Amino acid sequence: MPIKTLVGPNVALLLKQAQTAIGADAVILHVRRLRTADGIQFEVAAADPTSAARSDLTVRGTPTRALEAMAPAPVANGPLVIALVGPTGAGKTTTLAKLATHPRVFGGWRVGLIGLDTFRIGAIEQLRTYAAIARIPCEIAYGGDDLDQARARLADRDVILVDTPGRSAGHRLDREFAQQLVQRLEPREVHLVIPAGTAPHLARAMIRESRQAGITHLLVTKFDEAPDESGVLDLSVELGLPVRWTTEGQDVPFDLASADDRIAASRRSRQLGTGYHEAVA
Ligand SMILES: Nc1nc2c(ncn2[C@@H]2O[C@H](COP(=O)(O)OP(=O)(O)O)[C@@H](O)[C@H]2O)c(=O)[nH]1
Ligand SMILES: [Mg+2]
Repeated sequence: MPIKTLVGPNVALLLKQAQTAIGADAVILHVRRLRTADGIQFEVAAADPTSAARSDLTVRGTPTRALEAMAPAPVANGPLVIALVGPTGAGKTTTLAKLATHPRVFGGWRVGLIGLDTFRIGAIEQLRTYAAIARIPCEIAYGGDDLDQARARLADRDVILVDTPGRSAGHRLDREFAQQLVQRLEPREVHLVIPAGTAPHLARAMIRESRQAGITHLLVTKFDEAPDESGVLDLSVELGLPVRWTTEGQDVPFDLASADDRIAASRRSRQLGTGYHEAVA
């Protein structure tokens, strides 16, 4: 069956319709937000598993060549834990959903999600919706005990992606609490998520502050809004923080690119110096 595309205001309803049309094992290829004359609508594209595998990512022309190469190596004992931290609105939850569902990132891995953003209204729903779409388990933790239980329930996963609250300056205690929860999960990687258009002095301050939270990578988002900005990538080289992934739009999961793809695009649009590759893990 070819790909079925449904449009409407209610994602949950669209998913049900997709399952009715295709069957219970319908694979969701993308969920996209559309601005229409009737307001915000959603587009869900779905296919049966065979067509979905064949359609691959040709639905969109997004360069994905290097994404697989940018997936981390699996760990031998226990799930690989990757947390995304960073300012509110940077794109953490959206990027997490892209990573969880993009077939070229963790395709074939058993993925689980843990949400620690219990502070912001709607944050849990946002994460749960993405998890429901992708049919992957999602745990929400409010404190240390919850977290241990959540971690235990996801023990059979190959990778656990951890969503965290923003770092609003006025809520230092909340932030520290969330940092402690992240550390309790002993993440292999902690990616600081920063929009590409962030002024370099602000990005530098965020990085300095987040070093205490044990960040291992930068993840640069929203390149569609600042296609010519390379300031945050420059910082990654200067400060020795590798970049594995970048994002370039709101569409889950397709607006995700490997750092290599982004750097190649930046080099084409502006004659950039060398050095990013050393920072790219
Ligand atoms: N233009 C653009 N918007 C994005 C991108 N990634 C996320 N967003 C949007 O940024 C807003 C905040 O994203 P969200 O994931 O909730 O941020 P969080 O607070 O860090 O979890 C949402 O409207 C997203 O759709 C991107 O790469 N480009
Ligand atoms: Mg969020």
